[in-house]
Amino acid sequence: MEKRDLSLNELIDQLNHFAEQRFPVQEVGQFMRGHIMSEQELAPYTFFESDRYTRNLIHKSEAFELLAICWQPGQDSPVHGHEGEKCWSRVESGKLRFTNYLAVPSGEFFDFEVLSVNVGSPGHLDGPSEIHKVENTFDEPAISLHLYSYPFEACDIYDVEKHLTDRKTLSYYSQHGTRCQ
Ligand code: 2CO
Ligand code: FE2
Repeated sequence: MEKRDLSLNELIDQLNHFAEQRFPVQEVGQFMRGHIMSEQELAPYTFFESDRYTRNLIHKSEAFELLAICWQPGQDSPVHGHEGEKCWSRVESGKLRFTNYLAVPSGEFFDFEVLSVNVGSPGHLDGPSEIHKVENTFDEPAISLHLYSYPFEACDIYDVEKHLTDRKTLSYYSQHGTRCQ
């Protein structure tokens, strides 16, 4: 598929349009696969840290949230849920590994079945995902663009081996290009 460059304003306009239709999965997937962000557009939201992946807010409304996430080699997310919202992740640079899970009730706990494991290069779109883990298992930094069909500030995290659930509060490393204090 020929991918065309899209400015951030054009992207947000289109996402506002999808928000009115509550993010139809097929159309959003097709759209997200059909364009790329230039390095220049992403530059204000690109911050790397040595000890954690960084969450950089690009746009937030009542309907959705758009983030750039920067991953150094070896950085990863815990296995986590998305509060029932729709979540798409697209690789912008580098490579990332996406593992999607299904939580299967088992007594008072859950078992976690691996639904899919995908390695994504620039342009790869994962989602909509519910329970997943994202990892930079590679030797170069990676950046991904994340679309959450409702903003969310906390999520469940899972220890799949020990069947434990915990709650994690999420914070931004930067908002609209400015580093948070
Ligand atoms: N959901 C995680 C976060 O916002 C990143 S994994 O991809 O959705 O921190
Ligand atoms: Fe996630």
